[in-house]
Amino acid sequence: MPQTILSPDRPFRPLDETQLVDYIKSTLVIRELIGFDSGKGVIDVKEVGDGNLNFVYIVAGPSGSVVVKQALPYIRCVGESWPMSKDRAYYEMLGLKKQGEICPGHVPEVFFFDRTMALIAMRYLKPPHIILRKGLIACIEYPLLAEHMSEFLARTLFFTSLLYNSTTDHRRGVAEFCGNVELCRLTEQVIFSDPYKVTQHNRWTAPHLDEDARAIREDGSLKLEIAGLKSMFCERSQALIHGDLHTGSIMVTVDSTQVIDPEFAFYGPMGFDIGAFLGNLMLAFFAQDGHAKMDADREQYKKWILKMVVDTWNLFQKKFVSLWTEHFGSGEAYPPEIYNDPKLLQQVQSEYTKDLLHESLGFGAAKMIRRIVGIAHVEDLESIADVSLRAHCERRALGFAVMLLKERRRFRSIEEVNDALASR
Ligand code: ADP
Ligand code: SR1
Ligand code: MG
Repeated sequence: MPQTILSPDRPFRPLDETQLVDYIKSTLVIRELIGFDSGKGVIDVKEVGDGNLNFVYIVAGPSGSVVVKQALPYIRCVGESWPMSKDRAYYEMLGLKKQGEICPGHVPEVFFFDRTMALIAMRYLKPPHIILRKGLIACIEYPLLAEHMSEFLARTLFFTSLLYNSTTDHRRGVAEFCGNVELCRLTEQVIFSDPYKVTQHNRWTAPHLDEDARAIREDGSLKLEIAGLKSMFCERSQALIHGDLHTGSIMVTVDSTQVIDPEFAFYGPMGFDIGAFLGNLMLAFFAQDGHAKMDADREQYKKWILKMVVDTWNLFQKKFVSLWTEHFGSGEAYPPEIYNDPKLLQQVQSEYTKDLLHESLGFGAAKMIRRIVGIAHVEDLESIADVSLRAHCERRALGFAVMLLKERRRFRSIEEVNDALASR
């Protein structure tokens, strides 16, 4: 556990760069991390937050740097008109800690947490680490990405599920995260409801996509599918999920992959995390034509993105099933007295992963749709300066996502999804 404090004597206050320097001067753990000895040296603070919700600072001292993240009681990209519990920082700390224990190579360590101030100090992921989404826009290949992300997904999902844990431990885990209500409600609203109705928060590239957005709001069979996924999101405590695993929550170099920002963590459906990653890769795929016109041809790079989709799922499936076989009997989901026949176990595993693929495709598609006609868009598409070209990319992505959400059960393998993408 990182050093965790409650500071009732110092009530919550939002910190700006100057106030953060004073806060650090009075906080021994952070002072030691950056080598600041009172009276000597300087503390340099820079706000770098480009996410939707919080404030993130790089804090540099005489002999080290850390990242300090503070949650304010509202959503940053909207403003004070949309209040949001600042206790999300607590769930982010808890998520980083749990996922870091299970997958230490792919999660930054938390050094310090102040619950009153909703403030986390964590490892600074130094350059050349960049946000994966930015790497995908810049056409950079990451040779270990699928290997690392499949490892992160297989380990964090398996080791927090009932396949590995006893009912007692599993329910304890569920209870630990069940207070993350406001962030779950936010997801319920912006992913599973808003894109399917008229609301002030929705936006899209207008007027180009006016008809496409209307068609989504009037598509009964699409609403039926999204209702099923929403119900699964709300009601299925399958494993501890990150809850916001898009390509902006991953920092990379060619040999390192780090998952940040699990403030939406709770016990939910595994496919929500897998789908978030795959759906965001698909968005990056559809955005490439918008960038190709600005620089070189991107056909090779599109193939690489599709390979990441295929490799991530296939490697995930292999690793997840092999963890399950290795630890068979440890969790209470499938008692060995009933499932000790290897052939039967294989059938169970194959059914489980088939359903998981379909659920992941459904959630991935839902996430693509919300990024085009909902409140929070993605830089992959937003950075395409030519509006008509952007609308063209968005329409293709939207068309694919709508098809995938409705027809996901007909795909028997990720290769078939790949073929459907490649033929678009
Ligand atoms: P939000 O919760 O607002 O989405 P993020 O956790 O996504 O915030 O962080 C916003 C940005 O801050 C990231 O895009 C990244 O550039 C930077 N950042 C966050 N955590 C770290 C870290 N541990 N090391 C380096 N940069 C980080
Ligand atoms: C107001 S919606 C903001 C979005 O940003 C976060 O990263 C989550 O994806 C959330 O849905
Ligand atoms: Mg973020």
